[in-house]
Amino acid sequence: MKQKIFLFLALALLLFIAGCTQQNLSVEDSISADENLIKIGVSQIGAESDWRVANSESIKTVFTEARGYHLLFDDARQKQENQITAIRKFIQQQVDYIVLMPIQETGWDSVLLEAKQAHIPVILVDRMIAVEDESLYASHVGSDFLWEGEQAVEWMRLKEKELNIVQIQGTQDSTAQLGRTQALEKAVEEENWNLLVQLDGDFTQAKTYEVMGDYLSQAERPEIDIVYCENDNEAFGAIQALEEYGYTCGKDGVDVISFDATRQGLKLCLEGKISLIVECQPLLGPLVEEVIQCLEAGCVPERHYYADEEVFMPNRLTRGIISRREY
Ligand code: GZL
Repeated sequence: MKQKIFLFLALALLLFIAGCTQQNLSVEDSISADENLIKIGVSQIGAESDWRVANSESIKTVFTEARGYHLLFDDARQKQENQITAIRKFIQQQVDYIVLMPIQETGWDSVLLEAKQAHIPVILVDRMIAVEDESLYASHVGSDFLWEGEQAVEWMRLKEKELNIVQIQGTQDSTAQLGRTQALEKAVEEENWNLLVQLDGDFTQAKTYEVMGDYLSQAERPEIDIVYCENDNEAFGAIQALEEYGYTCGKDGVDVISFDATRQGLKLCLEGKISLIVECQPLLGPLVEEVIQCLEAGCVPERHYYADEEVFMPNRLTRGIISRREY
């Protein structure tokens, strides 16, 4: 009997040691797996627009564990202070790279100096920042927003008339707002157009519907020729308000101009309600990966990587083109 108890205890001990070893292996494996993965902290602005949602999706699709990355993704819910908090957390977590979609151009010097002192390269995506020390970021991947605005005003010049314009601006101090506004204001000056009002739509449909409705509710108001919306979601809100006040949107009424070229925006363009959309490319994940792989290989990336973008008008669109779009 004693022999059987001894054998049972010996077997139990062996199983226990095997189990611990397996558990240690699995822990060691996960640590070694983490060590082999490139840790990336991403500070995203939020989800204010269809464009932003597509931009986030592009990042999450590229930076997966299967592709060699450990992604820490933070949604700042449209607040710079939340982005700054996220960056400090990434530094504590000793990520290998920080990817920042800056909500506005100013206010980054201090926190990016902390990242630099922690030897963590920062890659800017989408918008730019205004900093004294340009070494605070390794590279920028995004769009040339002044170019985008220039495409829109070139189309407006073709109308060859003194235009009355309502402008719906994007998030104040964001590079997208600054560039698209600069192009319009320059053309207004050169062409002697009338910029009736500049409203803040904050890149959202709801805010634009509200501010456009307030403007249209004013008793006395000049005729409107153009509503210059700084993204598609603003165009959706502006069209909703304009139609509620009896306006026709399109070539026989008010020309609505927009930026982004999301699938929904292009559908309204095909219908003729949006007269012109300048594309703004959100699918920037692959370009960001190109920068990170360049840094991993010890090379120096370009300072700026600009996405290829095009201009859409109703007569250049078909349902097929829209259905093949990725966002
Ligand atoms: C542009 C991006 C803008 C989009 C908006 O690159 O910053 O922010 O045009 C988004 O849709 O909200």
